[in-house]
Amino acid sequence: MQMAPNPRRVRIFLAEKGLDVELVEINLMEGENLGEDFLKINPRGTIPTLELDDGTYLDETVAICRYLEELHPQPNLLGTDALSKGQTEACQRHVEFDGLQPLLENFRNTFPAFSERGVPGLPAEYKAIPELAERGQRRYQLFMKNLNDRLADHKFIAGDTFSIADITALCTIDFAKVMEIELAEDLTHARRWYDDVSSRESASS
Ligand SMILES: N[C@@H](CCC(=O)N[C@@H](CS)C(=O)NCC(=O)O)C(=O)O
Repeated sequence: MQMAPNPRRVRIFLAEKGLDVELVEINLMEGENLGEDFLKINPRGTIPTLELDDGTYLDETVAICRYLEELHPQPNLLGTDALSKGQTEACQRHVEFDGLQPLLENFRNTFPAFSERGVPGLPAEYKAIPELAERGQRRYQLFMKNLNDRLADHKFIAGDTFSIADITALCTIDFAKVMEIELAEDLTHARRWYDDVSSRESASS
């Protein structure tokens, strides 16, 4: 399993929908995403990027998921009616902005290979800022506490059904593990939820 969280979010989304899409691996460590060939595909130099049959490219994880959901609404992962769509989007944003981003801020500003690549994609000339790493870590801990509280009375993050918010959170927590940040023992509701979503077949994507 490749752990870069954003491409994995799309792979899990695809697996949940039962969609078979050709996957092309881009080596971020070697800067393949910043090379001429990939920049022709996505000038921002970020993954995931989806290529359609007519040669159109679509980037941004959530945009790709939204496109897929429009074409393949079942099983539904973005909400079914006005309210559940709004709630799912809000939860997804909370996880992304309060959890994944701070965690990645921590990662980008501590991982030695990215000491000159503090921001994903282009331009690739931002030096790491240690204070951002420290702030990211503190924000991530707060996010996990809030997530645990929410899961005390919600089966899944956005409500009764599995959604994109759960996918983002699973990829976040698994990436934290790669960074040797373990799910704290006392976050029992988050643990119950994590064990549940991790046992889904899609989680191995
Ligand atoms: N907001 C973008 C973020 C994409 C992103 O940052 N992807 C990372 C991989 S998880 C990347 O492309 N990194 C490129 C790099 O490290 O230069 C999305 O959700 O697609």
